[in-house]
Amino acid sequence: MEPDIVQGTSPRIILHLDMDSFYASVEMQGRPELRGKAVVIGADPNHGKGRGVVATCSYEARAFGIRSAMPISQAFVLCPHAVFLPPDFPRYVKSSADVMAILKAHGFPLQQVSIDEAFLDVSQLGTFPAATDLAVRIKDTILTHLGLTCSIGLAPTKVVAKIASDVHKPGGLTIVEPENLVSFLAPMPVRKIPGIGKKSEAELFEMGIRTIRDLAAFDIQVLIARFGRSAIALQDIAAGIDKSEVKEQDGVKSVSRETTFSNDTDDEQLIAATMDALAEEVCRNLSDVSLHCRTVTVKVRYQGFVTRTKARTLPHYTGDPATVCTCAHTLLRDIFDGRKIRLLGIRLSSFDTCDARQMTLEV
Ligand code: DCP
Ligand code: MG
Repeated sequence: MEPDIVQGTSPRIILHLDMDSFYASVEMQGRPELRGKAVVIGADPNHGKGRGVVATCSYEARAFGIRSAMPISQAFVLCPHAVFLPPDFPRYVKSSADVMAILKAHGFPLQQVSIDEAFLDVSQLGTFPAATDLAVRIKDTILTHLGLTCSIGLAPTKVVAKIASDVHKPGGLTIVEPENLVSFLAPMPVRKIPGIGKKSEAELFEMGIRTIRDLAAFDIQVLIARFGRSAIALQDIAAGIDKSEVKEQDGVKSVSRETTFSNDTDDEQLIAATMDALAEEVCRNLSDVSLHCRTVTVKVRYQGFVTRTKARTLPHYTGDPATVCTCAHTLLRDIFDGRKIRLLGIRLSSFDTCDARQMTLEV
């Protein structure tokens, strides 16, 4: 299949930027004593008995095998002398807004997709060398003004730009020109395609599909029988075809807060008090970024990792902790079945301004 890289007369040029070890880099900025150190942002390790997870860590900490979402207790075992810091959420929101302002200043369509990543459609620049100059300038500006490093991918499609930005992290700039699109993708493991997680990867492996080349060449009817109609888009992506556009203000919009109990609990008073604290905290996060929300979602993870969530959309926008608390308790009553709870969380979404980012914080 020929890659569909030409839209109209000239290829699109999409820039994807992702900040390097974002929360950790923000913490290290302005604290030279942390430079070059293993820094882990997340729950309190409590001398190896802590129960939350790692949000992120510096590249020095990654050399010890520490990764995002790993239990903090495991991180402590891997590197007990690391500097463990609790997340400072409002600070990351501010830094994120500063990064996005630098991107926006160039006047191209911008789509923020998480707290630390965004797409820019820079097709108007006309050539990859011109886009490369812009990418270098953006990296310089972010480093000079914010003291932070990022990685950038430039490609004719969003999916490939995103894959490219990850290739030479940290500090990378990876350019995939139209003629190199297929050869860039072909040898990569299928897991590199955004949306292919552990489960799909295992299913594809079972079918003998390991690389993106394997996926592009596989019998589409067999793929459809296994994965449904979504297999068509998947195989298109493997062949370098991706018409998705940079949609301005289409970022994920939620603020959340969750906590892991130090011991699994069915103590209703403790659970209710924890819910109050989480609701208050998340409302504070909301007011830090001057937002009001309409949708409240409560998450309960029981012993054994069975997770239940329930959401409710309020008739009016609110930032009022009491209103959010009441709603959260109603939802909690609906999903709490008396079993012991491991983790409790709350998420606020449906904001009245589009100036929002996805932010999750586990403490
Ligand atoms: N994050 C989190 N929990 C996760 C993953 C990420 O809290 N499981 C937060 C912390 C990260 C930020 O989101 O700093 C951005 O996520 P990335 O996946 O981009 O990770 P980093 O920016 O930390 O590292 P990288 O250099 O790999 O992009
Ligand atoms: Mg990042």
